[in-house]
Amino acid sequence: MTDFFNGIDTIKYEGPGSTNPLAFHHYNPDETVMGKRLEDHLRFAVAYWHSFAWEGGDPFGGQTFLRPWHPQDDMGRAKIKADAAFEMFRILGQPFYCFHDADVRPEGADYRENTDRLNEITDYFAGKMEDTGTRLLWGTANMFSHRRWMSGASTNPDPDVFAFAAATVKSCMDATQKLGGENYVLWGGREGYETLINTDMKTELDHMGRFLSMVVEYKHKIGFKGQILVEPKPQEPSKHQYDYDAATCYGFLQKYGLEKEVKLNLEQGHAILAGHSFEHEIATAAALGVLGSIDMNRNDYQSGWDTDQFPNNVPEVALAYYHILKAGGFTQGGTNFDAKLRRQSLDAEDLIAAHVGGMDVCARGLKAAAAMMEDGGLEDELNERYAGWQTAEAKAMLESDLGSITKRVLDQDINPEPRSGRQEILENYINRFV
Ligand code: XUL
Ligand code: CO
Repeated sequence: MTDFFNGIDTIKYEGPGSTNPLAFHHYNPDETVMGKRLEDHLRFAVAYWHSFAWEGGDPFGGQTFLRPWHPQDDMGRAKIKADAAFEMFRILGQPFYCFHDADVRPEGADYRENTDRLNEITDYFAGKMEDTGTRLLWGTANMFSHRRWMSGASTNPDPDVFAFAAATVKSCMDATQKLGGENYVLWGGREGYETLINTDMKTELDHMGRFLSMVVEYKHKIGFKGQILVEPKPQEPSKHQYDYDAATCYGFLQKYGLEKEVKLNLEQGHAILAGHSFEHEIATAAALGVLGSIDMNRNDYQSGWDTDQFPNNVPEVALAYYHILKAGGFTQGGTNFDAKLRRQSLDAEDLIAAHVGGMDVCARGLKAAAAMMEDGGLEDELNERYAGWQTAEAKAMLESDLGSITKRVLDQDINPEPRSGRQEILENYINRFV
């Protein structure tokens, strides 16, 4: 037990009229939306790294948070951290959490000690998961913080680093499977480069492709039922990240024959850094058949770096969930809050309030998206806009060739007249729901 959250009660749904800052105003887990409980639509997860491992540092200053589990270099304190984490999961009642190996155990002297510590702490988690009912959405390996990863993990010029990375992912997949994880995530970390002057890009890409194939082979070998997910991000920490965005990742998966085995974990902030909207990334992944899960957060639109703020923009979140619902909703994926407090938000109460607010914003967004789906206005407009393609003549054209099409244009004197795209009318329509 821990007294870190002392006095903070379990968060309850009190409805939009409540003024209690530590209550849900929009997230009622049992509310039925499109025939499914809200909790089962959203599948919220807390990210261990931001909420419990990050100490409040930024490029100009170190730790601002003082937690009972600091310094994070001791297994005893790793358990105090776990006690606090699972106490927060009980208070919030969200169904899932996610972690990296380095979030949950102190760094050991070598691979063997890292793995022993990971196994010990994840055994400790297993008991706590049983007590609280919290499940694991995904596990992952941190292959970017320690100095050994400075030039990449699977893309490192040093084969010993590739070996250490392979062994590390194996131990993290084993731990994820032991805890019943529903997905395993690989974010590129430092799989990218600073300058081409010292980088053999083709070799690095081939190594990354082979590494991911080994992950898939190992998944099948151990009978892991979760999805393998890759998380796109265009920049930071490397100047050029290989997993730039959803489309780039898909091209990479296809080149290495992995597009049927691996899906994507898309993050709002990463979409913004790539010059896209979040719904663009979701719709791209859905169109390519690789939509897996999301990291929900909010990127500052001016900063140019990854600010990982909690979401607070309902119209934006609504469009993201609209495309998720359109793609059939989450199966094994979910909504992971890859979001952190601002470094001045020191209190345990800040941590709870951040998640309560984020869950409420997502609930409002999802309910707005579901209302738009049920109303069908956007879908009707799409059907109308593309209606010409329903004719036999238009369909036949796709089986035809340039010469035959040209003949038809001449014979029938085809001379198209442009039609309005009705964007403002549709924006006004969306405004009725958000
Ligand atoms: C980094 C990021 C990671 C991944 C997991 O920007 O999003 O936290 O989600 O490694
Ligand atoms: Co992320």
